[in-house]
Amino acid sequence: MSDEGYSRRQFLGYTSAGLLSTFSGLSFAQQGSVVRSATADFNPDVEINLTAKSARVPIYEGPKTLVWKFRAELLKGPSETLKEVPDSYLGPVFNLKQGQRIRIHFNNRIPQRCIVHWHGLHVPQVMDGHPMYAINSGDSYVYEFTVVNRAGMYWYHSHTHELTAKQVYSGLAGLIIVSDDNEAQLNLPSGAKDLPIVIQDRSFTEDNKLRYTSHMREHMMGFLGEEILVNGRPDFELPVSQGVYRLRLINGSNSRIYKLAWDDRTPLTVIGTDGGLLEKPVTRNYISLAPAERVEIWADFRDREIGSIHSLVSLPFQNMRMHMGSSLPEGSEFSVMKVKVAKAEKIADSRELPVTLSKINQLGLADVVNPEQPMSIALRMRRMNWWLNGEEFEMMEATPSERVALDSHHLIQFDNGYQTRGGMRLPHPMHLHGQQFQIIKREINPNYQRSYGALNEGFVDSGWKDTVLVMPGERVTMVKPFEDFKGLFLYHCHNLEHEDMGMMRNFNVV
Ligand SMILES: [Cu+2]
Repeated sequence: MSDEGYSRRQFLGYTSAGLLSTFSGLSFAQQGSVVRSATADFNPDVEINLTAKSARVPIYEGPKTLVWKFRAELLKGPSETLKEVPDSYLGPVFNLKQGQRIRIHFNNRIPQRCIVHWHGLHVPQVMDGHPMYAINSGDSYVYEFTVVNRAGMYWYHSHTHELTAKQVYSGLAGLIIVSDDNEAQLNLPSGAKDLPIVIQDRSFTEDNKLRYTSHMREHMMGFLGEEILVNGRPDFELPVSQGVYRLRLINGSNSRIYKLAWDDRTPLTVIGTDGGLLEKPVTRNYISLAPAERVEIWADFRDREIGSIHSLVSLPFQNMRMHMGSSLPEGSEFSVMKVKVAKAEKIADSRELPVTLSKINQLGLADVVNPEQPMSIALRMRRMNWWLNGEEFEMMEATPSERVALDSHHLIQFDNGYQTRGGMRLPHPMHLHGQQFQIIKREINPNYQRSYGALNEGFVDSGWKDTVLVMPGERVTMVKPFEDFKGLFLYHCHNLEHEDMGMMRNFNVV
């Protein structure tokens, strides 16, 4: 079946819920409907059975914590494809290679509608986990796509409209690590020296239950948890040897922004971001990491003493939202994790930081169809809600200005009070589905210089991105390609509470 034909049926299915199962081409399983089934002519290299279900995981001493968790089972493919995260609500890491054909049977076994988005991967509309495809509890949805992305760290998480924040908070997320031939030639730290670091904040009751918010105000601002977890664990300590590590950091929090630094202020060497390796390494005294953003660090412990402990901390910065209820307000100073240098290397690590990491085709005004007239998207609050160009989310809608031609590049500007005055201004991490983009300019309204100055030296904008933090008073300009696939592709705030309130729209690629 063609993608377009399928989306038409889905449209009907969405607008007349319950009728889906009567359409032809859909098959059924004992436990529920297979809303999208496998296609015969797609021959996968990797096939995974992925189930969202409840689980109990040990997080603190005492009772286990009830979570929702992705469980996965490898049906076909290299044995290293799936890697469990021990004692965590996080789903297993998917280790994929560029060019692989992937089939994933997603089974929804939580008592809510659910759908999975492959954050950062460039896939067709029907494979992207758009919330129009959310399936009922008990149902299944088969994804089939080819990995076209560069090597890098991506992630998967639920994307159910109005329920994303709660579902991700409850555990429905995991990492995707893509490798490619270019990366393989670089001799970067690998195996036990290539470590994902998922940073999230959570709150717990006295008896170890996850505590989420039902306060309107916290939805307006974004939820802030009171405990910092790494890879789903509190008080995370990483034992390392006197070698070089590749630490892949992701902010998997619903809304918290981190200002990451080493406690002794050793600068951080950044080798990659959302879309994988930069062209050349860059150093930062601190890194500002907004929800959904990733950054890869070359962490060199060769000169560190055995037994020494180094903290990765979040430095203080100006609180941009007045939070009630959280004992860990935005901009607090806290430890994220500790690194303990536990042993020497058997053979001294002689690895060298590559001068050139990858080739990036730098995009600019010459590449876009609208160099004189950027597509301007105003971020603002109105009537106690968040809006994009005065519009709220509509599942199947795109305005004429959100319509773009297939295989074009567009200049897009997110304006968060750079030109427009007044109204409450919060930081918004804007995520664009489909192909990744390049940031070409940031401009700040002088009235907001102070809060901006606390974070802006920690941005890493030189590579491919899928999420960009747009600060209060800021305007960010980017070049966004819309190649390969027609259809509806979301852009939204990745402050998940904002997203669920409707700070989300579609681009319609035609
Ligand atoms: Cu937002």
